[in-house]
This record gives sequence, C-alpha cells and structure tokens, in this order.
Amino acid sequence: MKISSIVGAALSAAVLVSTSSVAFAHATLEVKQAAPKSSYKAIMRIGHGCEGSPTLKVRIQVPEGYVNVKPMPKAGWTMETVVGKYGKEYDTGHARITEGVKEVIWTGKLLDAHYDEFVLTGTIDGSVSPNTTMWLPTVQECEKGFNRWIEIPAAGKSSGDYKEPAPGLRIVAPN
Ligand SMILES: [Cu+2]
Repeated sequence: MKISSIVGAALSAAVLVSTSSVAFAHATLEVKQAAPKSSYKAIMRIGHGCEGSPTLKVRIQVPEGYVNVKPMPKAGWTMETVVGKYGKEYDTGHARITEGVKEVIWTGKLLDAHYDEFVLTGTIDGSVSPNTTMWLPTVQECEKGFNRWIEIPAAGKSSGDYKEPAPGLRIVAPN
C-alpha cells in the first residue's frame, strides 16, 4: 500500500500545482483583502490572452463602495474612464461625494506570452460591511475573442468553481 499512497500523493500534488497555476493565470487581484475606511490599491494581474490571442483592451468595473478611484496611466496604453453616479452619497471626511469613476478602459497591446498589471487606487468607504466580498468584473478584449472575468459565485460556491471568475476583494474588519 506504500507505493499506491506515494502515487496518490504525487497525483494530488500535481492537481494542486495545475489548479493554482490556472488561478494565477486568470485576471486576479494581487492584494485580495482590505478594510473599510482604508485606501486600497487594486493591482489587476493579466496572466494571458484569449486562447493565445493578444489582449487589446482591459476594462475594469469599479464596485459600489470603492470610492475616489483614480486609475494609473500606463506607458503605451491609452486610458478612458467612465464616470457616473454612485448608488448613494459618501462622506469622505473632506466632502460629500455622489459620483466617481465606475469603469476604466485601457487600450493597447499585450501579447499572450507576456504579463502585465493594471492599477487603480481609491478608498474602501467606511460604510462597507466587513465579511463581504467586492467584485471587480474585468473584461479582456483580444484580437480574437474575449475573456469575461465576470462570474460571481452563487451561495455555497467559490471562484474556483467557475471558468471565468470575477476578481474578488474580501472586506475584513479593521485591525
Ligand atoms: Cu486563466
């Protein structure tokens, strides 16, 4: 039984490796948790193109409660922002704000063989509840096809259960 348990261990190790490399290859956030009333820098990692096709556009949706968002320009990429009304009024401590950046679109070119990061900075508002998840749905438009990282897990499921999970940010209690 020794041999089969070694084989079993090797097999489950192989499964673990391939699962984590797939997870890393998706559109994912480098920092996956933040507290209410704190600044948060969203670093969106783009691990591959669309089945080998180069990425030409990256669109990131800004969730409700992530306020005062400013995107970071990237050399070689043009950037557009979509500004709109928030779902409610937020008090930043300096001002009451009712609108802000809801979506950012970068246009350029990223080969499938290469890796890049797209960055936003902003504040997780103090009204956001701990033990919830904010989702930053992200769409990659490629020369051929799309990757739509927009799947939000249903109750009892996790991102790993989906083919194109939306990048998630866990909101945790402040220290
Ligand atoms: Cu992937």
